[in-house]
Amino acid sequence: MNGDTGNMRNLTSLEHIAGGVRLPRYTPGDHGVGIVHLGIGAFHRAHQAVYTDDALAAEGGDWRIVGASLRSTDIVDILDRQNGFYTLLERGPQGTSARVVASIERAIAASRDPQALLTAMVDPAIRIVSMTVTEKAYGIDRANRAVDPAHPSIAPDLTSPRAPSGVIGLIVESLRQRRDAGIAPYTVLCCDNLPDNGGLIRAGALDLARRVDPDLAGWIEGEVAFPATMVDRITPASTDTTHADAARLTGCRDEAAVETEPFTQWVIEDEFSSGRPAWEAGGAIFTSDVAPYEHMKLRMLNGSHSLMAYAGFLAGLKYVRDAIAWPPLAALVRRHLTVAASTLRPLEGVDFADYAAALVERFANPAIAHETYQIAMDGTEKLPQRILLPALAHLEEGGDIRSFAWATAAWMHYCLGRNETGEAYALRDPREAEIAGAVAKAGNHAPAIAGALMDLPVFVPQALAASPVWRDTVTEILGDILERGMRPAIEAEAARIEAS
Ligand code: CS2
Repeated sequence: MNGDTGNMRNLTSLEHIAGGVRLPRYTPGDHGVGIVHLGIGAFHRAHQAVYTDDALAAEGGDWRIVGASLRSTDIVDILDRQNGFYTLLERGPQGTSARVVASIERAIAASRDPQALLTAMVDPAIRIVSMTVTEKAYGIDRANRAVDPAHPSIAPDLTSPRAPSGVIGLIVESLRQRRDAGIAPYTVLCCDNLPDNGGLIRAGALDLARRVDPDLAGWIEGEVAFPATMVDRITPASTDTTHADAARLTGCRDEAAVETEPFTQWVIEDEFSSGRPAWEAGGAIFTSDVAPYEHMKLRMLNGSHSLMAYAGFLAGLKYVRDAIAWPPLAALVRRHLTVAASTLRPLEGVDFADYAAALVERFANPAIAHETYQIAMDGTEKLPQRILLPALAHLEEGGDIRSFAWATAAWMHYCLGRNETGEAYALRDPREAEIAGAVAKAGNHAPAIAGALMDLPVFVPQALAASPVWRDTVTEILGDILERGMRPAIEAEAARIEAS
């Protein structure tokens, strides 16, 4: 915390907040809880919790949120100290605005008190269990749509299903207790950037249930809704600057403050078994088919993000705004957006060229400091849906896969764990050890590195890995990046795009 906030009061109530800050337009204490949310990181606080705040103001209802953190205890202690209140900073080119959000009623640290979380999930008042726990937390094998029995968040729950600690185990056990007590199930709402997120979590929950209690699997199959969602709001990790700006604008010290961009989008499959808040009040779109939105967002926004993350990080560009401000890398991003859009089926009411132009503007937001290194995290969990599956779709249509190969080769360079000035960095990938082992054997030889990473089990879709065009293109680009260095390689690629 900055020293100048030392004498300030903490943000514990809605009084004493400086003028000009938007306050909740409802009385928080008048509303009971209806949602348990797993994963109360910055993204949840900048996205779903804000839509819920809008819904409470518009239509009321008992829809406040019990927030749970599965691992960290810090955010839970901070939110509880602040009665769940926190500041949302929206940063745009025109300046920063502040709003206090009150939709979180209380928070639970599952690592400290696992029983409290289970009790909340079984509470009949809870009608939705939503989650943002990141791609790697589920332990579902996406190819087989089954749980991975060896995954650290699945293995313990298979052995002790009554005392779960993983997301899928918690869902299955709390649903079992609800069924046994005659309590209607809640709706499971996954808000992570996974393809067909609702269907995938449903498949994982059914598979785990089958292994521990086959009757329960039948009940879940028949009774529980798992709507799919597409979530979007660029939200960098909070920093000291976030906290200092929140304090300056609100006049209160707030360690749970988050900062985000003005843009926000939430597309939700309208399939809720026990009601839902009026999230449309915050602009949520309800539809019967989320997939086209999800493909657009994962392939265009997240795919370009990953390209900028690996290429930008190794080119010494700290933030996404720096990456998009450098014309050669911007040229690669623009090409990527066009190629990614060409893999999509048409979406009524959306012009992909307009969407791409809006993305470039969002990436360039000068007020958002989104680190390329933050986005580079967990590549093996992100690349399949962002880069590899659209690459395969494009290849099958006879398209040019070079842009996808470029992003993949940039990731491969990143996997070497050392930047071009020789400095080592942590990969921050759940398969970090496996990656390090694979590249260690490959030495500095592009074909060997590309081969080893391409052949990591359950990563590159088989039909793509088997394509000589794909393998050769990735290998050639990686060789070029290693030989020239990232910046000159990006410049050469931009010149090639220009010439084509
Ligand atoms: C980013 C996303 O960190 C990442 O991998 O690509 O978190 C991205 O900022 C969000 O999906 C935007 O909605």
